[in-house]
Amino acid sequence: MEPSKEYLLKYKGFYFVASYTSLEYVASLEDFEIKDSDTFIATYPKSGTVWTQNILSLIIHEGHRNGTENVEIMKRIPWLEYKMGDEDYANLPLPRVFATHLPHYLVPRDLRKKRGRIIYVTRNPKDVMVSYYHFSKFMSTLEEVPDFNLFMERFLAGKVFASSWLDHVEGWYSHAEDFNILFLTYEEMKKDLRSAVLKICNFLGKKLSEEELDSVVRQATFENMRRDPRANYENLPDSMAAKDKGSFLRKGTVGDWKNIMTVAQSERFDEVLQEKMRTLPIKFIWDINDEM
Ligand code: PPS
Repeated sequence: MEPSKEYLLKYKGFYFVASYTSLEYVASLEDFEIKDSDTFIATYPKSGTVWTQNILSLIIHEGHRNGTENVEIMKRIPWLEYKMGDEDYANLPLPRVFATHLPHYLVPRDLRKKRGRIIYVTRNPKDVMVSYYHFSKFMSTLEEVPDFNLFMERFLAGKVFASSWLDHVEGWYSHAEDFNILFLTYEEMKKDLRSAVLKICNFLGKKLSEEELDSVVRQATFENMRRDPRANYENLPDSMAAKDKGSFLRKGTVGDWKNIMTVAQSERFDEVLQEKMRTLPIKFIWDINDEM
C-alpha cells in the first residue's frame, strides 16, 4: 500500500517526485523571492496545468501566438519545484510564469503577502484520477501501478505524488483570502474556452484584440495543442517518459472516468470523497452534458 520511496520524496507531509528535486530545494522555496509581475499556475496533477500553461504563453507572448517564436512550454513556464537543469529562475525574463503542484502551505511566502498572482485550476477528481492512472504508466519517473483498483486506493489515501487531491483543493480554497488568486475549473474551460481565456486576460490585466483572442482560443483547443510541439510536451527526455505508452495530451474530455471505473469503484470513490467534497465551493461537472 505504501508508495515506493524510490519514486517519491516526502516533505512536510507532501509527496514530491524524487527524480527532479531535493529536500533542500523544496525547503528553500519558502524564501523564493516573488516579483509583482509573477504569475503561478497552481494545480493538483492532471487538472489542466499544461493547458493553462499554453493559454498563458499565448496570451502573454505575441511571438508564441503568431508563430514567430519557437519556445517550448516547459522552458517558457518552468516548474517551480522541479528543475530539469541549472536554470536561474531569479533571472528569467519578466513577466515570469511558473507552474506548480505545491500545496498552499509550501509556496513562497511572498505569495501569501499577495505579491504576484495565482491561477488555481481544479478538475472533477474521477477524471483526475483516471488521467493520473494513465500518466503513471507513461512517466518513467512515477511508479507504475497497473492494477486500477490498487491505484484508486492509493489515490484516495493520498499515497501518490502530490498527496491527497482533497487536501490540495480544500487547502487552496480555504486559504484563498491569503492570495491574489483566480479559480478556474477544467470543465468550464472545456465548455467555454473563450470565456475562460477572457477571465485569465482580465486577471492578468491584459487586453487582447478580438483577432488575438480568437487566435489564443484556436491554438488552445485540445486538437491544436496536440499537434503543436511547443505545447504538447513531446520533447521530454527519454529518461522521463516512455513515449510508446502515452502522451501528456491523452483524451482531453470530461467524463472519461466512466470508460474505466466500474459502478462499484465509482461508489467506493463517492463513499470516501463525496461527503468531504460537499464543503468545497465548487460545483463539479462529472459529464460534459451536465449543466454548469
Ligand atoms: S500534469 O502532468 O499535472 O501537468 O497534467 P495536466 O496538464 O494538469 O493534465 C493533463 C490533462 O489535461 C488534458 N489537456 C487538455 N484537455 C482539454 N483541452 C486541452 N487543450 C488540454 N491540454 C491538456 C490532458 O489531455 C490530460 O487529461 P486526460 O484526461 O488524461 O486526457
